[in-house]
Amino acid sequence: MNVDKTMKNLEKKHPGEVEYLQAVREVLESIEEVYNENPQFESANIIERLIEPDRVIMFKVPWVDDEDNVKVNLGYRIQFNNAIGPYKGGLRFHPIVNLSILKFLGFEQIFKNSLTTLPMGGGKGGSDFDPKGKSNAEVMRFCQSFMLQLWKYIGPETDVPAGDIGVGGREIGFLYGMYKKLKGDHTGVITGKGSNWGGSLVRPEATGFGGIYFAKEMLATRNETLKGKTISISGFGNVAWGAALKATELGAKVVTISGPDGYVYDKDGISGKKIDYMLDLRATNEDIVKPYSYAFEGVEFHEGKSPWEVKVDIALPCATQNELTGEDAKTLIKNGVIMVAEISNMGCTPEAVVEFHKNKVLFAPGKAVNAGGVATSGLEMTQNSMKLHWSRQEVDDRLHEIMCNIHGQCVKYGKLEDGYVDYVKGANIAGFLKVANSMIDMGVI
Ligand code: 2IT
Repeated sequence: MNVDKTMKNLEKKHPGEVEYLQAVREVLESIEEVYNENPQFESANIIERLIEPDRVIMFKVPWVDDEDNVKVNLGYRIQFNNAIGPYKGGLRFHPIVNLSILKFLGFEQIFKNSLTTLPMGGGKGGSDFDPKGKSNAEVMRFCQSFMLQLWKYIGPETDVPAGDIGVGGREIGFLYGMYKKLKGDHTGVITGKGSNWGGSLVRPEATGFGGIYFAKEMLATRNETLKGKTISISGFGNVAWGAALKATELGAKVVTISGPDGYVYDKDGISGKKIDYMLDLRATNEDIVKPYSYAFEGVEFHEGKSPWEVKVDIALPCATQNELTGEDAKTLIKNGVIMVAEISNMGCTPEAVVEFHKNKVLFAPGKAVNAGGVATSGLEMTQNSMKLHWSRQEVDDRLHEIMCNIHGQCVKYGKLEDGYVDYVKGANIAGFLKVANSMIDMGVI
């Protein structure tokens, strides 16, 4: 395999799909050496078969708003690869959602799901629908119309969607309700369900919790712990909330959260009732963090700025893709950051990752760090198949074990000669080998 040649061909087929091309290039660069050392991959043409999705389902979603206007959004499901299990991955509802973003997320999901050790393939979906400012009834009508199209293509052994940005417990409820009505089955076809109707305990906070378990393992490679460390977090949704809660529990101090309107700096740390307040912020559906600065004393709000300008020991991107740039990385490094872990998907630009590697900052990519979310979705599927509901402790213990295992895989495949762990390389190689070998086992299909 020649990365530049492969990328040139892919760019020709999919011009302008920037995020997708970025995600593919990163994986190809990481695996190039292993791939070329094992001729069975090239003779099965694994790369060309892996970088294109199995199929892309696209549909229109008409719905009626509260003023009786008929609206139309686009809906998508990318079924990327099901070599090791049913397609699995979230649905993102956000106005900037497009094919490129969902293909990048679906592609990343293949390797992430492979790392979890659970039998799940890669998929992703969503819509350019913006839940911000919509009434409950509007969100319900949209979700019902979305599922009216999607239900034919999904199933507990086929494709199992879940939440992502803009899709939380409320949306999952509306989507699942419609699926159940159309199909007549009460199966585990979606994860992130309410715990009264088949959902797993710990799923809402699992991405953030898992991210912190992973971060703890990274620090341990340098005989460090979270105790006493200052942390900047971006975002303020489920992921940021779970991360802030667990990091605080383990003795760290979280000093920022952010939204599209800017970031808040809380020098006293975001803990206790302030973490509960994050849930209230989310519940307003307004997508802003400024109100936090009125609610608590001594808090600064920095309009239109990103939290990466604050001097901290650890930075945890928890919002969206490419939100931490090369310049942000330089600022963090100048301020003495020791670790950056993406709890979001592809939170850092390639330029930022180069800076962290060059300066030997501990850095790990989303597909390893945030795998706790989908791993706990996998545990929800297990419970649904067994018709059981595990205790919080049981789920949390399994999540913890899975995150330690993923960390171990990254170290195994990513440790460089000088002892520095390249977690990007480690995660990509470990995730790739399992999927590629499974594809070879099953022949050309
Ligand atoms: O990016 C992700 O891994 C998710 N949004 C969670 C996917 C899932 O199926 O739980």
